[in-house]
Amino acid sequence: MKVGIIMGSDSDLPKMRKAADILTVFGIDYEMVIASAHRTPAVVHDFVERIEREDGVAFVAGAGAAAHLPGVVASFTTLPVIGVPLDATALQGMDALLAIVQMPSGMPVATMAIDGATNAALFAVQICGTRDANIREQYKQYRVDMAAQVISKNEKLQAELNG
Ligand code: RP5
Repeated sequence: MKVGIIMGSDSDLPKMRKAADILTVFGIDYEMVIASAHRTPAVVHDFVERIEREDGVAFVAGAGAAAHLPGVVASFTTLPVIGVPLDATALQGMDALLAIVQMPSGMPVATMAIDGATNAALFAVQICGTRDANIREQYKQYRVDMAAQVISKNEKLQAELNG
């Protein structure tokens, strides 16, 4: 079971590394590549086909500007594609968000928030969890830990406010 992480440029890497970090936490195998829908379409095609052959379960695709990459990935596979619009231009990610979210009927891309690589990876974790009960349990625990952190932060705040 493997997740393919793809991004349009090395300038996307600092944000997209967060997706890899999450998959590492959950022990999920991934491959991460830079390949552009516009500059290297053949490389995108080959990557998508290979990941699909090698038991791929989902793709996380991040791009900024005229962000066609997630949609192009979707055109080469029937695996779920999770798109991450990136803030890379003067339009601050709105260009990428609209490009990724407005896919034509029949060709869905699950679109995350601008710069939402963490949630993209967690969505991939959830997809992996449909195949693997251990991953499901790990993700449940992740939620429990997150809730405990919020409660602890509130306790600190209340202690500060109430002396
Ligand atoms: C997109 O154009 C990339 O995904 C990147 O976010 C943006 C700018 O790319 P560079 O000009 O920095 O390579 O294709």
